[in-house]
Amino acid sequence: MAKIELVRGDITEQAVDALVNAANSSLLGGGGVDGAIHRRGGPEVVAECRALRAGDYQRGLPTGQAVATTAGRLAARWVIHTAGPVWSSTEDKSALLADCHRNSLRVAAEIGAATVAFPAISTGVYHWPVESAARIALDAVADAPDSVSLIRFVLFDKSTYDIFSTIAG
Ligand code: AR6
Repeated sequence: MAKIELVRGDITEQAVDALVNAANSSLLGGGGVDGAIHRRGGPEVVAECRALRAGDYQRGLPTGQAVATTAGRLAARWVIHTAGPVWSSTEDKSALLADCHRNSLRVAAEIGAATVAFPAISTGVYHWPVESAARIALDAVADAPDSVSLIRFVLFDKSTYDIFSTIAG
């Protein structure tokens, strides 16, 4: 069973096998975690993302799915890009947010990443309420593939860290 850790910090500084990127369907970068990963990972990351767009992902990465690239100049070996759902108060997209976590861990197992860091997917630009996102994320990673030994949530700000800690118990 994977160990679940919560830390406060910057995901780009984590020395784990794979970092999960809170990306978007374009795979071509953006702000928040995505911007930081592309900035610090360097041009190798976006080059592989462009290759994915030219190949199997010509219509982009569907929400809830995940795909791996190199981590370029980051300490991690891989970046697993996942496209979170945009929060909606009228439509329940919880299953898609859970899919992001499950599919990221499935990809981690496929590529041989045993240690994986997640940000609080969808809680920034995509406005998902943190308490709900924390419940969904922690629940979704509870049945990780056996080959994944460590799952570290890297929470950027104190309030997000505190809410994840409360939900984790
Ligand atoms: N390390 C860890 N967490 C971070 C970092 C960091 N370096 N930077 C921000 N956060 P967001 P989303 C936190 O907006 O809501 C992008 O433009 C942030 O405080 O990165 O899934 C993409 O291209 C928040 O708690 O991701 C997409 O278009 C959490 O990470 C869109 O934003 C997620 O915030 C995705 O939006």
